[in-house]
This record gives sequence, C-alpha cells and structure tokens, in this order.
Amino acid sequence: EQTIYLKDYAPTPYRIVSVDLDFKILEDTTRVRAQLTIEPREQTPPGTPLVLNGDELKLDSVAVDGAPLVLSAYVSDANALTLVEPPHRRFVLETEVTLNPAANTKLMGLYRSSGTWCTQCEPEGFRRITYYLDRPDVLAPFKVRMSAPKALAPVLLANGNLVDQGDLGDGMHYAVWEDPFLKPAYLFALVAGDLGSISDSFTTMSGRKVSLGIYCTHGKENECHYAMDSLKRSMAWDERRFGREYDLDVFNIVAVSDFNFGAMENKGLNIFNDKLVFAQPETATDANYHSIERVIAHEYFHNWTGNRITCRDWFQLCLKEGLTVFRDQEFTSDERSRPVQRIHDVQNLRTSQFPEDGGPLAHPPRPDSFREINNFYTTTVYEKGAEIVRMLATLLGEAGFRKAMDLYFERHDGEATTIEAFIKVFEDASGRDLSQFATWYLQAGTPQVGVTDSYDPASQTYTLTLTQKVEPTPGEPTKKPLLIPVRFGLIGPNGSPMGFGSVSGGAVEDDLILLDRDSVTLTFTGVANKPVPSLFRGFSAPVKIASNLGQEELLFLARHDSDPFNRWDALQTATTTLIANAATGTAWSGTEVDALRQALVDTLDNPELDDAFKAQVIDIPTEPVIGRHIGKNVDPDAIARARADLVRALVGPVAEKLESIYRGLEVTAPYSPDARQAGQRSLRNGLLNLLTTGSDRGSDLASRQYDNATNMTDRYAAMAISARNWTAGAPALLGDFRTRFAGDPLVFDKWLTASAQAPDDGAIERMRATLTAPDFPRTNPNRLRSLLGSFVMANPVQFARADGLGFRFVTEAVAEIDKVNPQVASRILTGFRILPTLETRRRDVGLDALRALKEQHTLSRNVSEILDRIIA
Ligand code: HT7
Ligand code: ZN
Repeated sequence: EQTIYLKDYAPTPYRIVSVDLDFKILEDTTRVRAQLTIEPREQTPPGTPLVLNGDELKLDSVAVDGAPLVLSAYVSDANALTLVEPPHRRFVLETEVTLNPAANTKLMGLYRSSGTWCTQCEPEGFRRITYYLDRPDVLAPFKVRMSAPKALAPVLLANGNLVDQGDLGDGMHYAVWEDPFLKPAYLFALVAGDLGSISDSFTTMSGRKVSLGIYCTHGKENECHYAMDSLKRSMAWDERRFGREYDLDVFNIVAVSDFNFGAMENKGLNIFNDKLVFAQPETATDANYHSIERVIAHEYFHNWTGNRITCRDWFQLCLKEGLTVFRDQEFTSDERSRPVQRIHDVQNLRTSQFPEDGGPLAHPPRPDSFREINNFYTTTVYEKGAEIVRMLATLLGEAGFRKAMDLYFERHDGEATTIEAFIKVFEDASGRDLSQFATWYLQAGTPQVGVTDSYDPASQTYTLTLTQKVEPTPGEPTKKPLLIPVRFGLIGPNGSPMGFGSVSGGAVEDDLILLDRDSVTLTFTGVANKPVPSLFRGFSAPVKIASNLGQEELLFLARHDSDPFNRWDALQTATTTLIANAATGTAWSGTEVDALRQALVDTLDNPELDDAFKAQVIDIPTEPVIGRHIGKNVDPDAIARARADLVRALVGPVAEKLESIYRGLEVTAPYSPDARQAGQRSLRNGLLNLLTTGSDRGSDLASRQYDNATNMTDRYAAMAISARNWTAGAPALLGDFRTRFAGDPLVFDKWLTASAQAPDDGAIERMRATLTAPDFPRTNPNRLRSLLGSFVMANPVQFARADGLGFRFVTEAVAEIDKVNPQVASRILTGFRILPTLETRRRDVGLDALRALKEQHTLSRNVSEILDRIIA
C-alpha cells in the first residue's frame, strides 16, 4: 500500500479556474454533471496528462469544450480520470457520473442520513462526488445547481449565497447557490431534505446583516436554540478578540444523525453531528451544552482559520486544527471560567494526547508521511497543536500574539499555506528567532521535564535545575531539545510570593524561564528563605513534570499557589502518586492520607473558590491516567483496587460531612446550562461519586438522585456513577434508563456509554447482546462509538482482561464495522495503543487478537495502517 510523503509535495500542473456543478437528485440515484474550467500552469509542458481523483465513481460521459472525448483521449476507472493530452490552454472539462447516496455507508462524499441528502468532503470525500483535483491547494469559486423532488427535499442548501430557485414541474424544484470565495473541494457541501429550521440574524461590526439558520429533523427545532445562541456569541467574540468579521450574507448549520466526526466547517454551510446541536435539559447534560457551545464556536472560527486561510496539503492539518482548537478554548475561557477551562483542557490532553504521544501511534503534529489521512485527525494534531499555539501566545504576550495573528490574516488571506509560513509570521511580528520552537511541530513525544533544586541560606541563593528529555517514538530514535516556556513563581514559607535579586544561568523573561537546552541551571540571588517552586503555571507547556516535590510540598502548593491550575495539579499529582505506588506495591501511610483528606476538605470549605473548580479538585484521577503514570507493566485490576481503596480511606472519616455538603448543593432554581449552575451540579455529582466509591452511602443516594432528577445531568450522573462503581442499584438504574428514554437515539448513546464503562464481569456479554440485537443501528457512528469507543478508552479492567475476552470482542466488532465504515472502525482500534504499557500476559493476548484480525480479514487501508503501527 502506498505511503504519501510530505517531501514529494508539488503543485498540480493544472489550475481549476471555476467549478459549475449540477446535481439532479432523485429518490434512488443522483446524477452529477461537473463543468470544470481548467488551465495549465505557466511552467506546465504541453502534453502533460491531467489526472483527476475519483473514488468509487463510474463515469457516464466526458467532454472537452462541449465535444465528447474519443476513447483514446482519456483513461478512467473508479479512482481516477486521466486526460492523456489535454489542450494547452484554458478549456472546459465536462463529466457526468451517477451516484447511489443511500448505499454510501462510509459517510464520505454524498450520502443519506435519515432520508436527508448530505455531504462530507474533508479530507478526500469530494472525489466520491465527481472527478476532481481533490487536494486543499486547488482553490476555485463554485456554483452549484441542484434539483430534487419537492416532496422529499423541500430544503436545498449549498455553500455561499442563494442566487436562484424555482419550480420545474413534475414535482421537482431547483436552487442555485454561488460561493464567491475561492475554496478547496473539501469545503464543498450540499444538503437536500425535508427539514425544519430556526432562523435568526447577526449584524457584523461593519453593520452587515447576516441571516442565520439551523436546520434539523422536524420536531427538533426547539432543541436548536442553545446552538444558535452559541453561534451568535462566537461571531461577536471573533470580532472582539481577533477582529474577524463574517463574510457571506448567510450562515447555515444542518444537524444530521449519521456523521463520522463532530462537525464540519464547510463554507457558509456547516454540517453537524446532531449530538452537537440538540439540547434540552431533560435529555442533554451540562457537558453536552458545553460541547455544543465549543464545537459551534470551533466550526465558525474555521471560517478564518481553515477556510479563508487553508492548508497547502494535509500534512499541514495542524495549521487549521491546532489554531482553531486554541481559538475555541480561548472562547470558552472568556465565556465561562478561565482556570476551570484550562484544567478541563489539560485533563483532556493528558487523558487522550499523552497516551497517543507515548505509544505506537505517536506522530509529530505535522507528520511527514501517512498511508491514510483520515487516521491523522488525531488528538496530537488538534490538542497538542493548540498547545503549541498557546506557547506562541505565551512567548509573545497578549499584544504580540494579536499583532502576529493580524499579520497572519493580512499576509495569507485567500491562500493555502504551511506551518513554516505560520511560524514565519510570528518571527516577523516579534523579531524572535523561532527556528528551535518549530521543532514542536516536527517531533513526536511528550517531553519529560526533571526538576532539582537547592537553597543556600548563607548566601541566600536558590539554585534550580531543569532538564528535558523525550523518549524515542516510532521512526524517531533521537530527539532534539525543544524551546519550553516555563511560567514560574517562587513561594515563601508563609505561602506568599517571593521576590529575588537577580537570576543567571539561562534565559528568563519576567515570570518565564526558557528551557532551551537539555539542562538549564538557574541561580537566583537575594532569596530570603528556601522557596517552594511553582513551575509550569497555567500548564505553560505540554510536558510531563517529574517533580522533585514531596507530598508535603505538593499540599503546600495546593493551599498557597496563586496559580489555580497549579493548585489543582498539585493535588492531582499527590493523589496519583499515592494510588500508583499502592498499585505497584508501596502502601501509603495514614499520615499521607490524612493530609490529603484535609487538603480536599479545606478546598471544599473555602468560600472563595467556585464550585466548578472545587469539583475538579475532588475529581480523583481515573484508572487510565494512573496507568499512564505507572507507564509499564500495568495491571488495571491492581490500579482499580488501589484507587477504590484510597477513595475509601479518604472518604471514610468525612462521609457524613461530604453527604451534608452534597445535600446542600441541590439546585432548586429552574434548569439553566450556565457555568455557575453547571458548576454547582458538577460539584454535587463529584461528591456523589466520592461517596459511591468510598462509602456505603453512595448507592442509595445515587438511586434517590436518579429517581428525583429533573434534568439529564443529574439523572445521567446518578446512573453512570452507579454503573462505574457497579453498585447494588446499578442494574436497576441501567434498566430503567433504557426503557424510560427508548426512542431517543442520543439518550440511548448515554446508556451505551454508561453500560460500556461498567467494570462488572457481565460487561462484555451485555455489550455483545446489545451489539448483535437485530434492531441495533449498526451503521450509525454515534451508537458504535458510544458503545465501543467508551469501552476501549475508559474501561481498562474489562477491555484489557488477562483472558483476552475484551480484546477479542473488540477486534471481532472492528472486523464487521470495517466493512461498513472504515473510519469508525480504525478509530475504535486505536484503543489498542495501550498494549505496550500492559503487563506481559495482557499484552500478549492483545497482540494475539490483533494478529488474528490481520490474518482472518481483508481490511481497509484505515484499519490496516493502525493495526500495523500497533503491532510493529
Ligand atoms: N475539519 C473537520 C474534520 C473532519 C471531519 C468532519 C466530519 C467527518 C469527517 C471528517 N474528517 C475530518 C472537523 C473539524 O475539525 O472542525
Ligand atoms: Zn476543526
């Protein structure tokens, strides 16, 4: 199978000047006529063949400038159309193909979701619609005419502005959409269906009125208002924070139920997974509202970072995704609480990106080769990519960062560009040399930063040594040192910030240490007492910190650090260390547990902290996080036992107090998804979680909360907590939830997730029965991900069973799913990346399951690539 290399990049020999598409949508087939105005580039020699991409296409006709081509003038198959010797001038290529959208279960290209025709073209779906130069550096204006039976598709949408529409007789009607902005084919979109909608408008900063629409299945209109509100807030924020104004007269969003990803930023016509649009208190949780707000913002922000300025090739994916994730994180921080959002984002990074970066699927944010680009929409490209942009913002400061972003928009608007060009903008705007910094994009692996320090009271000198090391990753045996920004502070014995006279031995800019070598030793003079260092404030770099701090100092930081992130992190580190040590044979002492308990109770009692922050502090690290901390020879059963034991030891003496705080936190006001109310619920549910794992009180409390809940946040929490702790009440709650919400697919997903995350020995049988039930929707990505994705990522006890049952259950399911939807199958398979961290027995049975998958099935490129990288 072919590997594609960044080093082979070359522009196309032909340009596409404009695109005219005509879709005739009928019940069973769709005919696509494409008229592409094409010309050779100046340097293209006459006689250079023109090769257009296709994927599962069948050509009905082909003509150049209106004249059908003779057979010897072209070669066509499902994957390409080649004009052997195209005219050496501007010409119009006209092709016709016929598609069967209902049979398209891969959900790439044109497909049907619950009867609605819709498209997904990123990254290589447009070639499943028509023959084209399907790559992001081919930019063209698109005009789209579509006709369809009015009864089946009264709504006809595409990118840009609506320029014509009307009746055609015979029950058919048509619409013509024109997008004046040059765009790559991956941003093309079309929707045709019988849909309801809500509408609104937004007046931009220059006074233009933009019509906003959200389209959905009839009856769901009422559940779209939070998405609409999020959209308007996103539009206003991008103007305020980045000076970016929306550019078309229309912005439409369509919610569909079959979708491979979260959402897609097609120009002027975003298409969304319906789970990221629909929200009402009875069926959506606070976490769902939070995700809707974030993803609506993310896709909207792509209009500038992705659409107006796009990627030259797919190796540059991080250029749009990392930057846009950074922008959506900043949006949420401004709209809600900055420290809470930061903790949330770092937790996500540590739970999903660090394992990727430390395992067989590690790759640089800007990879230099791939077999299947769909496998590179990863947490490294997205979340680590966002961290890299955040470090640029840290290095340049707020004003410097904004100046650089302004220059980026000014210099590259309308272009398909690269990571190098992005870095250059930051260099030019700041006058800094960022060549070493650029290594973050080019090298895989999470740096480990070591810390040692000493204090000399006689000379009042404090010495701090920071080291960095990145373990080898696949294909990268040696690593270069990175430029790591370390935001820091020194804290004195009374808990107040400490000043110092001078610092030497390395680059320090205000409260920022630039760790740019394998080892940097800084000497601080004029330090009156031995300080406790607070390093990586706000998580200033995506690294693992091998802290030299003992439990006492960590608890000191938890109490005194002025940086909320580090206060939270100190307690997480203290807790993780105790559990990890216990799981590997070193028991904790009573004093350690008492001190940790006191720190948690003090946090809960502190009236100055908000509830959402407190909820994060009392959230005990999950088994996968502790497994990563241990790193090798991991025994998930031992971790689960140690974790539960520690929670019992922590909760036991204060269970009554925790229960009374829990009771006092009940929200009595009508439900609102705002950050304050959601924070209160998250603290209350965090306490329920502690009480359920750590005492006998939880099971009944959870069952009562479930019965009395007036919103999905509380009901789901009660069920999921019961399931995760497999309480006596868990089976009954799971049973009730399933029947109570039967018929609501998005709520069914919640049941699937809770059921898949339960660690009981019946989990696999329960999942197998669900998956093989005749009415299980086997082609719907949300259902499959809720069941299998949750299982592989969050249930190590059952997935990584020593008897191999969990691994085999997943590989057998993957083999079946792969026949229907390779993207979904390969993503589930990435769960096997934990194998190298497991104890030998478990690793071996996991590898056996993967080898059987490889030997017994014909697999897609998507699945083969992931499989080979894990087995290698
Ligand atoms: N840019 C999009 C990424 C994407 C995608 C979306 C839907 C289906 C398949 C997809 N493959 C890649 C989403 C985003 O990052 O905003
Ligand atoms: Zn994106």
